[in-house]
Parts: sequence; structure tokens; C-alpha cells
Amino acid sequence: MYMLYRLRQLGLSVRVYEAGSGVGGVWFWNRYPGARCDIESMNYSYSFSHELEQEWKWTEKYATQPEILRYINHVADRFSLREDIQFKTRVSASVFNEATNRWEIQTDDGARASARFLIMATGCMSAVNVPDFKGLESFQGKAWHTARWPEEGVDFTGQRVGVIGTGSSGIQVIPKLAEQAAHLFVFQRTPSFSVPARNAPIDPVYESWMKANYADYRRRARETRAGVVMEVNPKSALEVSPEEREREYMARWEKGGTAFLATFSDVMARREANETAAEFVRSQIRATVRDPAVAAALSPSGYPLGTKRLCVDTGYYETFNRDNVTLVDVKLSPLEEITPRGLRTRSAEYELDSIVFATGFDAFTGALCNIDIRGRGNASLKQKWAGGPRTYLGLAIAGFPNLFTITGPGSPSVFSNTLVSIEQHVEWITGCITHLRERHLERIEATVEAEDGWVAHVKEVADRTLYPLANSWYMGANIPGKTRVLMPYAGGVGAYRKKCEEIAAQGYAGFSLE
Ligand code: N01
Repeated sequence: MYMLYRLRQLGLSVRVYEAGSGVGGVWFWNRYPGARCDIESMNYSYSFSHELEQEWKWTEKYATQPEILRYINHVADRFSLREDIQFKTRVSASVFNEATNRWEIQTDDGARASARFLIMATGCMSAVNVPDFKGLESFQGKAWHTARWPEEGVDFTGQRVGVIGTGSSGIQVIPKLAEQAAHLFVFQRTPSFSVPARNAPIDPVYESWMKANYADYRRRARETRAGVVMEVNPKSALEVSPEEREREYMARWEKGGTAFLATFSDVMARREANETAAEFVRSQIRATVRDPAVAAALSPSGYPLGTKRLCVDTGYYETFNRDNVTLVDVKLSPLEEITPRGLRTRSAEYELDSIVFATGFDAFTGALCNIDIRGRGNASLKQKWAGGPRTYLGLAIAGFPNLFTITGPGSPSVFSNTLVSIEQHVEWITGCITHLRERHLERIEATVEAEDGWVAHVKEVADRTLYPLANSWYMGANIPGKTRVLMPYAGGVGAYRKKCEEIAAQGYAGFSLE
């Protein structure tokens, strides 16, 4: 939406294709009960319009999905964006025509279009993953994926419901389903680390302060690692006394949210430091969950805290104290098949009326590779990326001229407040297109050398972190057969922005321009 806004300002003719029937992307599709952002509302919003950020009023510290969707609809209306968006249209293929330097685009309704520039704003998590469970088609009850939730909602009253998956989506939906279902079975393969949100109505004093200081806050946020200004304790978790460590973790736990990761400077950098944070969370699980066996099953181990996305919850662990909730450990007793009446693990069969798949996404590359994108010489993007995504800055791809990716693999994307990353990419692409137009150039393409250099740099930075130690969707490890590589750039948004700006200032170093 912001890209459309900026390209219009350049006087370009723009067409946006959108698969959904409305705006909102991730917030359009993920309507499951409990869906809520885990970045504070006042930060998780556009900064490009002073009037917008001053006039919009968020109601809660962490906004619910309906509130975020209302905001996105407001932005679409406020800037009259809908007239250039073609809804309910999926792009099926796109090929670069080397004679005209234009992309030929094909949509699923059989229509064709052509454009000088093709900008993929397909999101990091829009290709839904439903694992290939044996017997899936035979199930006679109803089944939903959290990211394809019906607009009208679902009533689970009186039902026996099964949830598969305990990542961020599972952790948000489970407490809500437990309130409705007659009985809820949670099928957990890997327990997640989760910290409480401590959500609350927005404090009016904080709101006034933020609105008075927005420009300065946003500027500082852009220079940080994650696009959010947060207090990072400069001390190492290993240099303080056990009492001080406990006190610091408890203070962050009581405050709630992902700032827990910044309790000490080395939580995300050193395994031993990380383990102290992990053990603190386990102690909180033991203190919350009454049945020690269930508490043990819910306690993550074997991977560092934060290397799978840290979850932020409201009443997740407490939910397992309810009589109508059963935790089924499918690591101990693997899920064997879905049957007409429910689900069978190696040791038992569960009769279910409904199944909720909270099984995540084919992240980063899924949405792009689901479109048959062909670059120079008819080369396929899917084939090029078979061994893992290769990009220059997560913005451009060698062999695919005039194509840009917003929050593409190799950019900070999900390691940041995405709004900050989206705005930075949009502004960089706008600057790049302006540069080309002013010089009457028709074509820009990342060189193979620049791309190789960036891919090597992304890997080098990744290897200095703890992320490769987990089987996460960050690593592509959740999709069978997908190459295991850290896809987002872990160097931080501040350093990344600087690099992008330098490259532009050097006349787009690492690109060939014609
Ligand atoms: O998806 P996930 P998600 N058998 O991939 C399990 C963002 N988000 O939709 O870990 C059994 O994290 C899988 O188990 P395992 C956020 O960035 C943000 O929950 O692979 N289980 C895992 O437990 C987040 O990280 C917000 O062993 C299977 C779960 O399904 C990202 O979206 C809210 C299985 C998938 O977890 C994705 O979160 C929601 C199988 N065959 C989402 N296959 C907020 O802002 C998969 N699983 C708060």
C-alpha cells in the first residue's frame, strides 16, 4: 500500500494485484481468535504521514487483528488506494521480455498485463503450510488453518477440538479455543518459549508523549537492531550474581513482551547466557502449570530461547490447568494419521469434531516460488532458489532485471518491526526508480558478483548468531526438503539501512544499469 502511494507520487501508472478480497495481507488472512500483534501498536504503524500517526488512536498496547485491519482499511481509504488495487486476483506467472525490458504478467483469471517494474510485496508469511498428513482428506469434521480463518468466525461450542502446532499462532489461539470447546486437545511437537504480553489499554500519558515525540522516536527506531527502541541491559548474564539475574529476568517477565530478549546483552549471542534465560522461563512454566508432567512437556529444551520466534501470550500456560484441555506430546508419540473421526497418534486415537492447523507457513520463498517467475533467458526463480534464496540486499535478484522484493530473503524482514523494514524498502525502491527515470534508463539488474557477496555476508553474519541451532521456519526447517539456511538478515535494520543508502549513493553499486 505504501509502495503504491509512493509510486503514484512519481506520476507512474501502478496496478496492484491482491489475492484477498480486501487490503491487509497477513492481517486480512489471520483472523483466528486471539490474533494480536506482539509489537506495540504505536510502533507497529506507518510513519510516512504525520497527520495519520497523529490522528489515529490505538486502543491497546498490543492491537488485536480486527483493530489492525481497521487501521489498514483506514489507510487505504484515507489515501484512496483501492482504486489501483485489483482484488481477488492471483498472479500466476511473470516473464521478463528482454526485447522490451518489461515484465509480462499473467493472472489466474487469464488476463495479461505488462510493466516496466515488477515489485513483489508478497509478504514473508503468506504461503500457508498444511503438512501432508496421511488421511487428511478423509476427515469428516471441519478443519481450518489459522491463516485462512473464515470472516464470519467459527463457533466451537460443545465441540471436541484438536489444535496442531504450538508456535505464535497456536499459542494465541489455544486459550481462546479452550474457553469455547467442550474439550481441547493440543498436539505439540516442539514446545515454544513464551513470555506474557501484559497487554493493557494504551496509557494516555504514554500516547501523548509518543505523539509529541513520534519523529524522534521513529528516527531512533530506524537505527536500532530490530526497528524498536528498547532498553538493552549492557551487562552479560554471566557476569552478575544469580540473585541479580533472577531479579532482572523477573522484572522483564512482569513487564511483558519481547524486550525479555534484551534482559542481558548476550542472551542472543552466547549459548550459556541464553541458557540462563531459558531456565528462567522453564521455572515460570513450572510455577504456573499445576501438573508437573504437563509442565515438563511444555518446557522447551534443545534449542536456544529466541532462535525460534519468541512467543508472546495471554494466559497460554495457565490454559493447561483447565479440566477441558489435554496436552498431547506428539514428539513422544508421533502423529500417524488423520482418520474420518479424528486423529491417531502412535499410542491413541482422538475423536474430534474440528481440527485447527496452526502449522505455519512456507516462509520467505513460498509466495514467490508459487508464482512461475522467469527472468532473463527464461530462467526460473524457483530453480535458481532450489538451494536456498539468493538475493542482493533482499531487494533484487541477479538474472531478474527490474524486479524488486519488499522484505525479501536476505533483508532484516522478520527480525525487525516489519513496518520499519517495509518503509525502508519502499523508499529505497522509490529512490532507485527515480534515479533510473531521471537518467532515461530502462533496466537495472543486480550483478552475480554483488549477489554472491551479499549471500556470503548474510551467511557469515548468521554463523555468528545462535539462530542456526534451531529447526525453525527462519531456517526453512519446517518444510520437508527445503534447504536449511537462515533466510532473514541478522545484521540489524540500522546497519542494513546504512549499507543500502551507501549503495544508492554510489550510483547503485553492484547493479548494472542500462
Ligand atoms: O507458525 P510456526 P505460526 N506435526 O511455524 C507445528 C508470526 N506470527 O503460524 O516446531 C506436528 O511458528 C510446529 O512444530 P515444530 C511470527 O513471526 C506472529 O505459529 O516444527 N506439528 C510448530 O509448533 C511466527 O513465528 C504473531 O516441531 C507440526 C507449529 O506447527 C510466525 O508468524 C502471531 C507439524 C508451527 O509454528 C509463524 O507462526 C502469529 C507436523 N507435521 C504468528 N508441522 C504475533 O504477532 C508443523 N507443526 C503475535
